[in-house]
Amino acid sequence: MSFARHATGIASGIASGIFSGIARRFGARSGSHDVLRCAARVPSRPLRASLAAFAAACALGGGTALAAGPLDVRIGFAAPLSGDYANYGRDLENGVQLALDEANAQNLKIGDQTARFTLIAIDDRSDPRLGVQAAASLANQDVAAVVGHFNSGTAIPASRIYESAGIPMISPAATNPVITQQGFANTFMVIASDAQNAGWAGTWAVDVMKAKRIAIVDDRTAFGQGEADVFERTVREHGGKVVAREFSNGDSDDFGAQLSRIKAADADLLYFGGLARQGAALVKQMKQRSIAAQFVGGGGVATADFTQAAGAAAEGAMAWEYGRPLAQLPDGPRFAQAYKSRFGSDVLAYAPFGYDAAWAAIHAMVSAKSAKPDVYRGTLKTLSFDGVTGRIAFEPDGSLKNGASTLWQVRKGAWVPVTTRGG
Ligand code: ABU
Repeated sequence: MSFARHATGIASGIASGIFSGIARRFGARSGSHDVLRCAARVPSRPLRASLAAFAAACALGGGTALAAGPLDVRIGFAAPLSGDYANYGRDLENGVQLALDEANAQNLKIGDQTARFTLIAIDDRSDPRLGVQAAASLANQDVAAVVGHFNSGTAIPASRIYESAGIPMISPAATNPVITQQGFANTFMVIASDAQNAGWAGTWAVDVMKAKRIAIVDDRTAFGQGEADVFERTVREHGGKVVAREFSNGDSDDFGAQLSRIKAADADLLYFGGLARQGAALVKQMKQRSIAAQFVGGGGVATADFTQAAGAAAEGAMAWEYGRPLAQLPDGPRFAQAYKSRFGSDVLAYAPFGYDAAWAAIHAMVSAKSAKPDVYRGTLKTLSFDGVTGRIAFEPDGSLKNGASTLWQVRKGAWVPVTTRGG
C-alpha cells in the first residue's frame, strides 16, 4: 500500500472516530447498530471527506497541506441490455467495465486526486424514446462522459441531450455518419462509420468480386438503411447494377416476399444492411429457396450469434465489420484473454471499441487533470493513443481518424478475415 493510501486510511479511521464521538454525544451506544446507522446517516460524503482530510493533516503535522480524497468519476453507459440486441449491449458494457477496472487498479490521478471510476449503465432497449430518457437520466446523475449507444437510431437523438448537457458521448458501435455530422462539440466515435464500412463493401462488390446483378435488403433502421444507401450509391458510382432494393423491418424475420423478387431478378450478390439475427434468417431462407447469390452483410453480422443461428446456411457468407481482426492487433490477444477471464465468455462484437471509448475519456481526463467536461473536452479532441482497436484520434467533427474495416467470410463454420481496408 502506498503512503498516500495509508495516510488516507488513517484519516478515514480518525474521521470514523469523530463520527462515533458525535453519535455517542447524541445518545447512541458505542459499537451498537445505532452508532453505525448514525454514521451512515451523517449526510454527506463531502463532510466525511473534509473531516478525513483535516484529520490526515493533523496526523501529518500542522503545516502539511491537506491530503485530497479519491475523486468519484462516473462513466455513463447506455445500450440495449434486454431484448433482441442485448448480447451486443452486454458485450459493450463488459468492454467498458474492463477499462474502468484496469484504470482503478492503476490508481490513476486526475489532478492531485486518485480517480475512482464507476459505471452507471442504463438499458435503452434499442428504443430511441428510451435512449433519450437514458441520456437525460445519465446527465442528471452527473456523469463525466458517456460510452454509448449501440443503435444509430438511438444514438442520434440521444446525442442531442448530451450536447445540451455538455457531456461527451463516445460511440463505440453506433456508426451512422450522421452521428458526428451534426456539428456537435460533444460527439465522438471510436469506430469506422458506415460511410466507410458500406463504402468499402460497395467498391469491393463491383471492383473485386465483379458482381453484375446486385440486390440490397435493409432493416429500415437508421443503421441498416443508412449503410444500404451508402452501399447502393457506391455500387452505382463504380458502374455496378442494382437489380433489387428491398427492405424488412427490425422485427420480422420473414423474407419470403423479398427473396421471391430477388430470385426473379437473378441477383448474383445480396448485400444486407441489418444485424446478425435477421442476417442469419436471411441466409437460411436464401438456402431454402436455392438462391445462390453471394450474401454480404454490413456491420453487426460477423458474430458468433450469426453462425450459431444460421448453422450450415452460414457457410460462405461474407460480412464487412469495423476495425481490424482482434488477433492481429498488438494488444488484441491480451484483451481477448482478459475479457474471457473476467466475464467467462469470448468477445462477441464491439467490446474492444467500448474499452477504447472508455479509455479515451479516461486518458483525456488524466491528461487535462480534470473530470469536468468543459475542461477535458479540448484534450479529448486532440487525443491520440494506441487502443486495443488501433490508434484512437479524432477528426474535428469527432469521427475516428483512419478508421478500418475488415471483410470476413464463414469458412468451416467460423468467421475468417479476408481483407482489411483503411486504418
Ligand atoms: N454499427 C453496428 C450496429 C449498430 C448501429 O449502428 O445501429
